[in-house]
Amino acid sequence: MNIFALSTGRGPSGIAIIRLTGKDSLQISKQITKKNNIKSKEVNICKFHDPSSGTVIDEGLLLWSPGPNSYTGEDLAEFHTHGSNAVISCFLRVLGERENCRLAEPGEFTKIAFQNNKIDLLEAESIGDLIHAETDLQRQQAIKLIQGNASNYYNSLREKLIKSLSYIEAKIDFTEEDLPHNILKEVHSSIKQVHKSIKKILEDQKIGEKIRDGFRISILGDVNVGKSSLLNLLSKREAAIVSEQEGTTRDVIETYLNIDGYPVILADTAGIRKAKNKVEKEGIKRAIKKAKDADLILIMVDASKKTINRDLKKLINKDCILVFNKSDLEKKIPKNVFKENNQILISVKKNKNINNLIKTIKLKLSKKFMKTNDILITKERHRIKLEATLKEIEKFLKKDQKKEIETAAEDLRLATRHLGSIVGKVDVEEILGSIFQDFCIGK
Ligand SMILES: Nc1nc2c(ncn2[C@@H]2O[C@H](COP(=O)(O)OP(=O)(O)OP(=O)(O)O)[C@@H](O)[C@H]2O)c(=O)[nH]1
Ligand SMILES: [Mg+2]
Repeated sequence: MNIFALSTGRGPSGIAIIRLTGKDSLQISKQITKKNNIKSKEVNICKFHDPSSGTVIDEGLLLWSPGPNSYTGEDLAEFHTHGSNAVISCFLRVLGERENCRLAEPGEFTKIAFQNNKIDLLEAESIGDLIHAETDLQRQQAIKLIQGNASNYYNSLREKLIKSLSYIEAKIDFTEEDLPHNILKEVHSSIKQVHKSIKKILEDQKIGEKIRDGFRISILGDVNVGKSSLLNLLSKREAAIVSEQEGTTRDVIETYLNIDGYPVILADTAGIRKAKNKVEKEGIKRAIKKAKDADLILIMVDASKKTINRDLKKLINKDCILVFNKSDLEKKIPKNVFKENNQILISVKKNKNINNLIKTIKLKLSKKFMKTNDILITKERHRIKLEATLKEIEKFLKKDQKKEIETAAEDLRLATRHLGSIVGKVDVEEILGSIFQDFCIGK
């Protein structure tokens, strides 16, 4: 089967790229271009035809990459046409009318690349992440993973496990005399090293996942201090209702933001006060819960009120940023006991000092989370597999390797399998579907 898809976004645009991969793609390209001498490694300038009617669809370029040296590892044609909806629709219809030719499913080109060993599973996932990257931090993380840093590290750990496993299997199969006598000791210490390395990967404060999914920031504060106003200003839209009435916000309102390259999910919450109303009480409960789960809390205070409410004070820890709002009414930060905290005076109404707030948020997040350059986990799937690997290794380490050598070997076998499945060395089929379905069609 040959598959095709529009790889660029839907028009109208200057240029559209339509890809076709499969063993008949050269023959189909010849039919469409009426050229017999299609060249690889150079640009073919062509007229594209509808073979059924003989009419010209468009003029453009054809890039021809014969397999295995192509993105998919199969013969691959890339048609560069004009990007109008009419040209794209006509071209896709014509391709669909060719024999053994169908529209690709989302991510299918990358799936074929993976199946042909052009890339591993981790790299395939990162290509998906790069396509969906919205902030610079997400782009940087995805491109690092595409370049194989993480894959190499996982592969090196897996090789250590395989080597130890092969020693253990040799110990089971051969007599004592044929093997160095301290081999089990060596295996034990090598596996201990692997255990330590995986533990270290797991102690990453979930930074890779946070960069992928967004840092969670909660705005917490007394009623009427301007929490919803701040959310609206930062998200550049009227996401939350703003009013001079106290207790306006009840539900948690979240918006996704790009704060200077940092992906953030910002939550506006109900104002903290002694509420009598049942609905407001529930809102306050949710506000506190949200703040507890957050990566960073912005404690918002009305600078002109001069005091911080008692219930709120209890929720302040040294990681919070204190944001004093309404500097148009009060020019100084009121005296307070929270000396260790970052404190910023802003005015949402007058758009004053907001850049400083953004800078502080960035600094705080980077201080708390960006301690390592080597991000190895970007998805829950990786974490689950690493935890499973660790569990098997721990079982192995607890065993008496002389008396229980056969079951100890099985522990290592399972550990190797779990670790291998991160880069896609085993058990691949079950995870393939879930990974590639998030892609766009044409990639
Ligand atoms: N003077 C002044 N007023 C502001 C400023 N920011 C917000 N306000 C006003 O303060 C009032 C309350 O703003 P909101 O954003 O609704 O406050 P909130 O903290 O979300 O209030 P609740 O949802 O009730 O907890 C509105 O009338 C805003 O226009 C500011 O910087 N200066
Ligand atoms: Mg509000």
